[in-house]
Amino acid sequence: MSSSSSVPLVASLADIYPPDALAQQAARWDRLRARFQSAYAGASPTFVARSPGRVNIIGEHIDYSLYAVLPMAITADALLAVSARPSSSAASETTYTIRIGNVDEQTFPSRTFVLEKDADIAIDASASEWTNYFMSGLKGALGLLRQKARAAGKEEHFCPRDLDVIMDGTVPVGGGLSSSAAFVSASALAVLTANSDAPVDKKELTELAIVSERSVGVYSGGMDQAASVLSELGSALFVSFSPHLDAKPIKFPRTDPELGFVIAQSFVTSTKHDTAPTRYNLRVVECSLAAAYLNATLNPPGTTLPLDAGPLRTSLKGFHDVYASNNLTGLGPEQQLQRLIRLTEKTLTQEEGYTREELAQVLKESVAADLANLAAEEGSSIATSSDDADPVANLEKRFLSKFTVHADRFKIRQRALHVFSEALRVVQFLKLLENATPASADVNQKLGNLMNATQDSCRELYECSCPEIDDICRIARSAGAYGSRLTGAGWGGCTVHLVPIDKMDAVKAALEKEYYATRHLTSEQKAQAVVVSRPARGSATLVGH
Ligand code: NG1
Ligand code: MG
Repeated sequence: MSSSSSVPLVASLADIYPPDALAQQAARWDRLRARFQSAYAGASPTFVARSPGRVNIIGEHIDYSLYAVLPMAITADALLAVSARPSSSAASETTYTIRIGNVDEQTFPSRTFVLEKDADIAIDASASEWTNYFMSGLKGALGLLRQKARAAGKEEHFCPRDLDVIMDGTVPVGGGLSSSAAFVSASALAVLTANSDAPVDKKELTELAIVSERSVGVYSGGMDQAASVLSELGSALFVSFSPHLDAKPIKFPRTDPELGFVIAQSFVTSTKHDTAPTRYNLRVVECSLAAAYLNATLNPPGTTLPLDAGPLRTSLKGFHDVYASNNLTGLGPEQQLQRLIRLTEKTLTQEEGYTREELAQVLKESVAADLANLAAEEGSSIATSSDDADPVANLEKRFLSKFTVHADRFKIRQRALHVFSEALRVVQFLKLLENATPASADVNQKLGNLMNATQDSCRELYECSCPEIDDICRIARSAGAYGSRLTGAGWGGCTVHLVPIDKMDAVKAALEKEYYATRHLTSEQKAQAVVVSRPARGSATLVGH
């Protein structure tokens, strides 16, 4: 884990933003404060919790399979201005109150929540309600604080404080830059800061933000929250999840010509909340099914495998478990992944996908064993229910009941091939970055080629691109980008391009002429369409500004 382990407390905007962003940010922070004062009878916030969005450079849709990824934080962020009213510790006090508003009142109406001190926080994941993201951070943060109070034998004194909050977000919603993780991480940070004097541990915050975001109904991986919380100014972040969450800052080498990242919006919105059953959550399920299928076929019965302890780990065997019984553990990561690609090609032969019945046939024993284990762990009797004998019902219970997904066939071959080849590209990308001093002339193109291969794999194997994204990538490459691809979950949203500084203007002009000019965009959209991005810093709390 990188240098300091607590979320920094900073005193000035210059500690957060690069110099050329300061004037604009100062005006924005003034508006935030003014809105806070008008909402809460002239009071000032006592602190502002900030967490940024991110762009993912390489490693798409592999974080939830516990493979390492390389994102970087961006300047756009979620801010929560907060004042915590001293909690009334009177024993009769059984509730606490959260008032929350947004700088954009029209789109995000103000809410007041009066919550029971000891009750679990209920979040209706089926509702498209903006405060759900705050509530999920609140739930996670209070859960952690309560757990700590319990460990210290002080649980009965634990009473959450009343909070007044105003939020301002500049990460575009549904745009692939992770507005949700920025909001959830900033919310959890705000609640921890308001309710405890202890410094907020970065790793605890990251892990709790990962878990919290799931209460909004998305089976999210951990990349976004890690990038949002742990990034350091000027560096991308190599995030690994196995055997446990770890992150190290990675500087891009100085190459000739110098490189920059261009982020270009497609203005095709794919809101995860609405599309998860056929897109994001379905992919997560397909990966679990692919891993289970490979394990069931390749691992001899009775093999006991060491379980990874990653944040996403369940008792289910994952891709990493294929290693142990296929003599892969002694190989280096590149060879392991190459072997896994070959094993997958041989084992998962059905291009057209697999039906529930076909999967259940192969998985029936491992699923039954898994359900029995779970039942034993939870002390419940799921495994002995009446449909215990029905392999399809068991399969559904194990893989398809946690989050709703809709599919008749599961394309586990393609999804597994994407995961292994993408994990391999991350390893190769990192190796190029680490060995690139002194910069060799062709390093830039090699990095770009890996990004282009990611885009091909996302389009063909993972089916998470869309025609507009494909167009943007084509246009940018022919104007001089070394590499162009979707970033984030895909199906719309944002693209990222590796561009030599001397081609920046040409790439921007080509996108403007060949893509944006053909769409009906507002002037605000036009202004936000393309940004040159540099690695920004992760979460921080600003006090006394
Ligand atoms: P977006 O849709 O950009 O927030 C999502 C996931 C990531 C990762 C990427 C795909 C959440 C919060 N984030 O990113 O964990 O899986 O898709 O690489 O669900
Ligand atoms: Mg998101």
